[in-house]
Amino acid sequence: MASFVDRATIRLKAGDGGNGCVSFHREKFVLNGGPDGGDGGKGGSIILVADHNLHTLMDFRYKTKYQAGNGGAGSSARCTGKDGEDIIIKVPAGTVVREKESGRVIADMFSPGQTRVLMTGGRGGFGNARFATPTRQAPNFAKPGVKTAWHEFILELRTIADVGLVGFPNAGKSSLLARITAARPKIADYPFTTLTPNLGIASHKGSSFAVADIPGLIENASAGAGLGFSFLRHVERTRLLLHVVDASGQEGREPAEDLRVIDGELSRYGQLDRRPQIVLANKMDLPRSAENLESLRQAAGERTVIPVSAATGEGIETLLDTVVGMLAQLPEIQPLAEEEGVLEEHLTGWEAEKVEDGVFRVFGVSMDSLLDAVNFSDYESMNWFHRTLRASGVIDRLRELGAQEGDTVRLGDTEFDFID
Ligand SMILES: Nc1nc2c(ncn2[C@@H]2O[C@H](COP(=O)(O)OP(=O)(O)OP(=O)(O)O)[C@@H](O)[C@H]2O)c(=O)[nH]1
Ligand SMILES: [Mg+2]
Repeated sequence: MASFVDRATIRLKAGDGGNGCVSFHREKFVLNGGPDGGDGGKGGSIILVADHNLHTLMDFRYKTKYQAGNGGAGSSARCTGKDGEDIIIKVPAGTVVREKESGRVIADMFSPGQTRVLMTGGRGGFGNARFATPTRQAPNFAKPGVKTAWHEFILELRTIADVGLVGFPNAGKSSLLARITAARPKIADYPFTTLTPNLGIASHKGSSFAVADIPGLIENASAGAGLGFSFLRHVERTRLLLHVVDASGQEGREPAEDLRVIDGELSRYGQLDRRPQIVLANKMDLPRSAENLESLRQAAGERTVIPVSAATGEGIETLLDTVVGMLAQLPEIQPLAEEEGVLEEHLTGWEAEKVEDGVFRVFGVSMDSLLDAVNFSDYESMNWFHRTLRASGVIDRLRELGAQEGDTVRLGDTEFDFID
């Protein structure tokens, strides 16, 4: 049980592209063979898969760095280098992936079986065979492969279920889960028996729905009391909450007051109090429950109150009918919106400086890979290059440093005119 982990930070790197090769064909009796250097292989990608057998992010506590294989270098006789090996990382369904630096949602691994290429490997560089033209028969150069950078991501498990059970410790949440599903959670007569979320599937009259049971909440859970309220993350992606109250009022408790306290904690956790909700007056088999029912109904306001007993099964049929009926009316949960193209044209790790009057320099890892990726003899490619520089703030930064139309900008070995 101690092995539940629902947040992790990992570092990932796609494979570098292999370098292109400079080589000339050699054969007996053939004097000057043509260029035959092959292209570099593509770097391996990082691929995520949502696996329905996984329920925690435990694995990432032990292994936090993953690196896909680099592409091999090209070789003579136009041989392309070997592609780097992909890395496939399995995560539980419901894992949300955010880029650490920006906090942006890169992927929501919402449904079991879903795959997602998180980072693409670098392109291999062209070998010199590619650069032969009628006027340049012996190109003595090739292109390096695109080099990739390390990126940090935050993984966060946000369980997806139709129904979530919430309430005070000892109210009987786990007992109800055991009653309506095949799950066998720990149940005991002391608070905080449940320490990590439990999931089960309930089937009723041809419908089935997933139920999540979480640790109990207490007053000021939002301020960290008890186990705190971070477990509410695991009922955040549900369509309906079952608010379980111990109606018997054991140990001097007041059921209506219990209901109000949990309502307060739910509202403090990003408006979970607005989620459709059924109030379950549990433990109706106990003597004082019946007399507490009226005040509980009043405190529940417009919510439906269903008297039940996880112990005897009383009211469970009505509960299941009501849940199935309500779920049929409620919209499906939607995955989070993913922000597109974040890793493709979002250059970080560059700097710009003024070298002397009228001369500026831009450098850094991302500039190196940008230069490797652009083909300067291609109009489209040049356009993309300019767009990327602009989108990444390079042009603005140069202007800030005082660059004027026609000044020189150095990027790697190449010089450009500054065009605003
Ligand atoms: N008499 C009676 N006892 C019940 C009923 N439901 C649960 N209990 C008992 O209440 C105690 C607490 O039940 P749990 O299901 O562990 O309660 P929980 O809400 O999951 O508690 P936490 O996991 O601590 O939040 C256990 O001793 C159960 O046997 C019921 O309907 N009637
Ligand atoms: Mg429990």
